[in-house]
Amino acid sequence: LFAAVEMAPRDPILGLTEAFNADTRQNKVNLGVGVYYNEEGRIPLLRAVVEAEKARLAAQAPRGYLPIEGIGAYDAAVQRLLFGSESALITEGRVVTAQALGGTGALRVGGDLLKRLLPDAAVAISNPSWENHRALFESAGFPVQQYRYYNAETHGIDRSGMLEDLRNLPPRSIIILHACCHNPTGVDLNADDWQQIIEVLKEREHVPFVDIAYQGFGDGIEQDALAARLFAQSGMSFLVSSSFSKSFSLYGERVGALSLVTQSRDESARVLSQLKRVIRTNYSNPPTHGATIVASVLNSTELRGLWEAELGEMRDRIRMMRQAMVEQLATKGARRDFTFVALQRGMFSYSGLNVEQVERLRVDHGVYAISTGRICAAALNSRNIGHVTDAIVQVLEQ
Ligand code: PLP
Ligand code: TYF
Repeated sequence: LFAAVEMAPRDPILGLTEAFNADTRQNKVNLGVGVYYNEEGRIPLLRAVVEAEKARLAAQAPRGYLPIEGIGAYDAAVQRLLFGSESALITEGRVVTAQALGGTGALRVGGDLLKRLLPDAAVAISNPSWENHRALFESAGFPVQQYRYYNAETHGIDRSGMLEDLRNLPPRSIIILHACCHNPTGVDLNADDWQQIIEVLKEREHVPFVDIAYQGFGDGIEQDALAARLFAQSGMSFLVSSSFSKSFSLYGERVGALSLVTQSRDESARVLSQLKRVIRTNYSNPPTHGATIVASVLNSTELRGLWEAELGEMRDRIRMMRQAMVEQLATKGARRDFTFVALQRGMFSYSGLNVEQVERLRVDHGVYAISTGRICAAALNSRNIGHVTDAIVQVLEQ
């Protein structure tokens, strides 16, 4: 049975962490994986989470099976976070939400549902995109194409290329869009871009699938929901995958959600029944802990305030690190202008370093980045940033 099984390639991002862990150098820095580390270089446990966990432990709640679509209070809180507490979509019963195993689980369940609804559709992801987008939708049985997105020369968006590619895709294609804090580039669309994209998507009857994994890391919780809100106004049917891995620093608890926006309450009921079928045959029903914690925080005025403050601290610290990186690289005489790094949003930065330079960073300096030049600015702190900027200056001189 297993004799002829070949080695599968490693996940390029998670594989890098394995190599980092095996590195014995004291001053090594992992700028590879997209995880937020605090100033002490540790993954924080948020105070809001600790408080909610204490209350949960004290309640000694039984651990029965959850409904297939997860915790109702959690699903409702996710909808308010995406569409606003006053959203007409919600009161009209046009949003169906199911708790999912992280943002990844939401994308996969969404992909499986879409395969039943649109078996012959193509999926389009941004060029570049999170590696797993392609893999997930190919696994769900779709051909995956790319639409132009990033312009390496301007460190900005290829606006006309993007719109042209979206226009040229076969009608009713599934378009994966990063709501904010684009992974891997850190370059986001503005309100005007979104409106133009929505026009093209409507015209071509494409199906938007909005991936929001970094809500609160860009400009703020409400501001980062802009894309979801604009799609809500558009009158289209669409999907949203939410992840709370980063915004609650609950990576290992696998807390996410899939939301589907329909045209009516009646449509919602039918769509939910099909979504439940997909979930049932995947993992039956979701786990209790993470979503209970997130729901308690979002549904308590006090804990929500605490969470917003802590998320704000993470956002501000990343901005400070971006700024410090730009300043240090300039002061140290880097042979390149890095001011664009401070303009990017969220955890990631497309540094513009090439494969060889990334290799030199790792081999000569113990600084780990993705071969595409992506670095995680959220892994910088005041102790390691000097070493990182020294290393970048040096590899640029080789
Ligand atoms: N979508 C994007 C764009 C991501 O960067 C990530 C990162 O992990 C995810 C989805 C998946 O999140 P999760 O860890 O919650 O599965
Ligand atoms: O892009 C990242 O680094 C994060 C973490 O298969 C991640 O999104 C990376 C790869 C992967 C799952 C999560």
